[in-house]
Amino acid sequence: MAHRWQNDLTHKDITPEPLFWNRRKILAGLGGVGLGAIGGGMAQAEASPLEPNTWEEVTSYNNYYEFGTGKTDPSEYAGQLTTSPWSVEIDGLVDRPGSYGFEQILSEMTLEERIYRFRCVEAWSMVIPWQGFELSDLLALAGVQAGAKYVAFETLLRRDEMPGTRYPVLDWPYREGLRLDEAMHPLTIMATGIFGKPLPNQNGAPLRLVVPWKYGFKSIKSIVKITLTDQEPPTSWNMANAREYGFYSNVNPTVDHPRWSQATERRIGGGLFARREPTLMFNGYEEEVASLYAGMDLTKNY
Ligand SMILES: Nc1nc2c(c(=O)[nH]1)N[C@H]1C(S)=C(S)[C@@H](COP(=O)(O)O)O[C@H]1N2
Ligand SMILES: [Mo]
Repeated sequence: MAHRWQNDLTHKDITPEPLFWNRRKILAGLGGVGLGAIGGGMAQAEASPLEPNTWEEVTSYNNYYEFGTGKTDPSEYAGQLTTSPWSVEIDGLVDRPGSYGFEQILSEMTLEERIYRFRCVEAWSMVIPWQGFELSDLLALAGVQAGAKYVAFETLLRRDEMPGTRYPVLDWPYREGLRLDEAMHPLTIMATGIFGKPLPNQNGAPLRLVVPWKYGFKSIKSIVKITLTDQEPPTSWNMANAREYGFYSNVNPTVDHPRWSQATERRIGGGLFARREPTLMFNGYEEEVASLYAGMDLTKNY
């Protein structure tokens, strides 16, 4: 077994990490220095720590339309999905195209834990402790060629295990895409676990994308195919409704969805009287990713 996660981690063991900070940065930037020793810029971050949601919240309120469109459908029906053996086909503009087994991938990657804010386009949010590796490390395994400009992703389509695919809600298989620079950004991870445990099926087992500065639907689950291409790839939600769902789908409180405001969000699990919170530009990761979109009109490239 190549798994490097700790299976005995519980919610209590997970230290809430300040906004904008992930473990790699803490390790790289701080060495042995305690968090209390950091001045200035940390003060504001410390005031708004990313306190994770509970296991129960993260695994029972989901979107995974292959199992139905209701929030509890995935936890109810995704258990029947066979996730082992699993392999990912990597093709297109790569030096080493082919089928990469999940265990083989894990054995080549260094798993890290990162706690990220996760914001759905429907204006709810959660904070989730993920385990995974950087997508760029996986792409390096396959060897990205110079002409590649985009990365396309596809979810498994196995109709007999996915009751929701009987309905034409989306054009199956579920498809997503990123521009290559977005895919190579260190915040973009392939997640293989939550809370120190392997991903539950409803969260996209055995491996799914997490792009923390984008709306949740970009974070495609149960990936079986990755294609490097020079064309912007078609994506499921954009095909379903291009006016409502653009290719970029960056979290942006100043650009409303045609049918609702994107300015605030409701934190799942916040309780009956929880206030809606203001949504942050790029979901709070503006400092890290704004430069990717320099000069772009984000009202047009939504
Ligand atoms: N294959 C697939 N991936 C998917 C979806 C889906 O329906 N099918 N839903 C997306 C949406 S809309 C959201 S908000 C997130 C939800 O992830 P979570 O259930 O782990 O919180 O998964 C995304 N990835
Ligand atoms: Mo979503």
